[in-house]
Amino acid sequence: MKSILLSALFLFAFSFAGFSQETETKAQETETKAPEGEAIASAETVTFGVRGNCGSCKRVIDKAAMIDGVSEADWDVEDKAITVTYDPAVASLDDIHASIAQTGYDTDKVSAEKKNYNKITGCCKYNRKMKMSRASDAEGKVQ
Ligand SMILES: [Cu+2]
Repeated sequence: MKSILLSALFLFAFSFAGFSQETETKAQETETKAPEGEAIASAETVTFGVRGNCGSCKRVIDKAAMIDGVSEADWDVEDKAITVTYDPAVASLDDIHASIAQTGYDTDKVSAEKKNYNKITGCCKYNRKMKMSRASDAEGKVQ
């Protein structure tokens, strides 16, 4: 009798644990699926030129580009260009350019104000005549 009770208790505990796990995964699925579908429907991806020198510049540039409505930002040190994925209903391209320029980095649309450029220190102080968007250039990567 004792063993029957024990096994019944065990079974109950086991099935309860399984049940709660199942509901947890279901909740997670619906959570991640809904916004993803929305993003695909309205997202736009563009690439534009941004000046900079290195990985430290990249961290600043990528972070600056991630304003509300931007889901992805990836600056390429070789190409001197950034690729951003954003929702045009939330973020404007002009605002993304402005946000990057605010940190002292020139974009092909907005030049950084001198006072902001002057805040950049060390090896990150890039040449302001540097060519941007090099990958899209017909001649390839030029210095
Ligand atoms: Cu740098």
